[in-house]
Amino acid sequence: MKISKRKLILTSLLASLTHLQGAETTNANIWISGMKEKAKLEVVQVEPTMRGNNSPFMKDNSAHGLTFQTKNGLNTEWEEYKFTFKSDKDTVLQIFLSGVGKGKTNTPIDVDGLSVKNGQIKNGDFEDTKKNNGSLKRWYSKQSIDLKSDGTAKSGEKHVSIRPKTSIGNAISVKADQAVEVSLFARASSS
Ligand SMILES: [Ca+2]
Repeated sequence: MKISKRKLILTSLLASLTHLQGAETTNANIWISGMKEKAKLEVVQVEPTMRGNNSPFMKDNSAHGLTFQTKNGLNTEWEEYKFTFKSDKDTVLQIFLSGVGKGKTNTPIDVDGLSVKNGQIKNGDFEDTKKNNGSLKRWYSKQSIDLKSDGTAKSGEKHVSIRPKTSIGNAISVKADQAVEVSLFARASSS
């Protein structure tokens, strides 16, 4: 009786450890840059499932960049993530999406339905490929962009899959001192 109880505790402890590790494997990273026009950016609000701050890697220019990251690892089901920021001037900012893996993970992240309130992004739903040889309009990357239409999109018919160590970029137009809300759906890719 004693042994089985101990075993049970050990098993559940191991299970929760494994769960924690699993949960921390892949997160979504969103970098917003106002470097081009030296816009000063500020975090207004982040949901508890995310963290957000001025981008430390930009060092002396960190006032011109914001990094938002999901905290608890992406699920294989779509989940919505939201954050709010502001710029000190009317401008066009760059937004970059990527995945961050911890440990040995090599999971791509899927993103869909990116929308912006109090600002503007074009083709945030990853649907528009017209007159662009089947490639996504507005989005750019140093690598080719994996556009999927496998029937599992969160909205519309298409979503993107972002491989580890790659990122995709677009532009967001914003107005000075307006709280801009960005929301997107993300999941850990299962393919
Ligand atoms: Ca879509």
